[in-house]
Amino acid sequence: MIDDKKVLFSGMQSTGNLTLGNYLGALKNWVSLSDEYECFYSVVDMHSITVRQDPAELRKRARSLLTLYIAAGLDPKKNCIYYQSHVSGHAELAWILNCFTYMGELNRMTQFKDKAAKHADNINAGLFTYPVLMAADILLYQADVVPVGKDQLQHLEITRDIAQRFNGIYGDVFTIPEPYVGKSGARIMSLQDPSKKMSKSDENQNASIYLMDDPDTIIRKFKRAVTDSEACVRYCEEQPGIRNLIDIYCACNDVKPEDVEKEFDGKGYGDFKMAVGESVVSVLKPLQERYEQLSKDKAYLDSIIKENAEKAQYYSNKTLRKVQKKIGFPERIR
Ligand code: ATP
Ligand code: LTN
Repeated sequence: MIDDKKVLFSGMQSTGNLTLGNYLGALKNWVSLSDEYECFYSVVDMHSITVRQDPAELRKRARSLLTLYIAAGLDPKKNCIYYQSHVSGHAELAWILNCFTYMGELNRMTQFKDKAAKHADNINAGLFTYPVLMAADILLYQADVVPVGKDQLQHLEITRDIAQRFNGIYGDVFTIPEPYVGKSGARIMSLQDPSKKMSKSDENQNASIYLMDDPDTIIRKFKRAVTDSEACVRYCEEQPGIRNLIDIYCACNDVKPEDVEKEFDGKGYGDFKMAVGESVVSVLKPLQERYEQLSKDKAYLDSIIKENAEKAQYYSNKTLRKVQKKIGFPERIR
């Protein structure tokens, strides 16, 4: 608890350009939760280097992601928006938690298996212990709730296991976090292969809608989206492509699949695809405008970055000192 409010933590990696999946599955929920909780939203640049990055590009993307958090509607005076690499406690706690995590547990992580297969030439130890750094992020702020897309639930489970194990040995040190998965948009699929999630690292540009795509590009990508041959707008397992488009439409317009089926009853795929595209354009337009505006204001962004890093450092140090004391590290002499 901070000032009688429960704590929320979440983060995104600064790899690639954000997609509609990132927005509907994560960012949009973050904004809706930000009044109720004391929130920490990190740009997890330390996680990003588990895959090789170009330094200039990484720096640019991290700043762009931080700007997007604000453009999406998170008020940086109320929410702590900061770079993970600016707060030393993440790496320090991650090391400690590494010593409370089993190889067998990490071996079961599906994200590790996927990424290892994708980057077979660079299966580094950081990629393997990625979930431990994520556990450190969350536990460092004693987070009660962690909004994520469904793909991250396994990482939340291991975080809870590590925290419970630690608490079992040393007493109630960590708050046990609960995942929060939004009702719609939890898993947006690729527009070119609806069996795969929409991902910012997809090589096929037509598979993902990027938050910065212009209206024509968005409409074109939806027109080309892979669907099936049933030719009716129905929400079912057998029509994964259409189901995904319905999910997107629902998340953009705050409606339910039944409503969409009714609205498009008797209409073809063409009309429906166009309507989905237009809904996405109208959701993204204001976000893009705010982003452009904010990007020009260097002094403002710099002041946010500095203030919030100090705030995050303050709260994370409280937990870190407690943990260090519990495990028996020598006291600091002041
Ligand atoms: P990468 O392709 O680099 O692995 P990603 O697009 O999967 O990236 P992450 O940085 O791993 O994105 O995820 C950021 C947040 O967005 C997480 O909370 C994740 O659950 C959510 N998210 C990512 N992709 C989707 C998706 N397709 N649908 C819903 N939520 C998603
Ligand atoms: N692993 C997450 C990003 C992430 C995160 C976190 C999410 C890193 N640390 C802490 C929530 C809480 C991902 O790939 N989306």
